[in-house]
Amino acid sequence: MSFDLTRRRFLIGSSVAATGLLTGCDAMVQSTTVNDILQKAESLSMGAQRLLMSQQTLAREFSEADLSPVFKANGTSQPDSEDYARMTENNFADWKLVVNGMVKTPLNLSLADLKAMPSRTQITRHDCVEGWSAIGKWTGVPLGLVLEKAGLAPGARYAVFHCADDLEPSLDGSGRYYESIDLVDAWHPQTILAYSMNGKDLEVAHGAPLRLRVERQLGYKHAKYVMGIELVDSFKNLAGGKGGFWEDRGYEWYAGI
Ligand SMILES: Nc1nc2c(c(=O)[nH]1)N[C@H]1C(S)=C(S)[C@@H](COP(=O)(O)O)O[C@H]1N2
Ligand SMILES: [Mo]
Repeated sequence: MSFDLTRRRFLIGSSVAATGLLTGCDAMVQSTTVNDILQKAESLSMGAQRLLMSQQTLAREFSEADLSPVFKANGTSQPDSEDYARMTENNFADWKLVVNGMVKTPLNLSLADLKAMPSRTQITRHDCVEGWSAIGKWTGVPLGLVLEKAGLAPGARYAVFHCADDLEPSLDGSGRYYESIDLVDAWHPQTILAYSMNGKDLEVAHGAPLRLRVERQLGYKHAKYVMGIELVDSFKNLAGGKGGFWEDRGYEWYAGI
């Protein structure tokens, strides 16, 4: 099920209507009132989000005994750039996660910075549209904590993940892998920036040094080789404008399982 922000606004609007606040108004007054209330709701969006968040369902979690003996690597398994090669050579000591766009404070976080933040470990099933699944154990920092550190600017609606790999090499950069999720999924408790898989540092094949886990969606949403997180209000200035590498090639943006 999709909880995009449009729906969230609708939910806020309809719950206000259900309290009877809007009864008896003529259409004009009513729409002004609704706009007014929605505007106020927007400024309360963090609180509203948390409220909804507490109602969000968790993806199923498994036990150590369920771990898949083999976890396939899919898509890029080795980014083909000199910059990336240099970073792997010294174990990503110079790598920095950039958080920018519609934020109050842009961030530059090292792997050590991320590992010093509270972490979450989860054993979940990864489902790829190509028809395979695997159960893995992931540890990382909840994305919401990183976004709280940066602080969202008013109007921010999506977190975009910019990756190190060109899955479809192109001169204009449009073949670079990227993905995006809305803020409801961004604050979902199982949405983490994972630096560890099955108890070890994340391997290159699985997205080192950092990959997204967004457990209620299909595999292609789980961006590997995350270099930057950009907060935006729309996808129009990104590559094909559909919010992700595979979305630009026809896949659904909301890939709920
Ligand atoms: N940067 C990047 N992220 C990516 C991909 C990719 O090619 N590049 N492939 C996606 C797809 S389709 C899947 S199924 C998963 C695969 O993750 P895995 O290699 O750890 O199995 O990563 C997703 N994230
Ligand atoms: Mo996939």
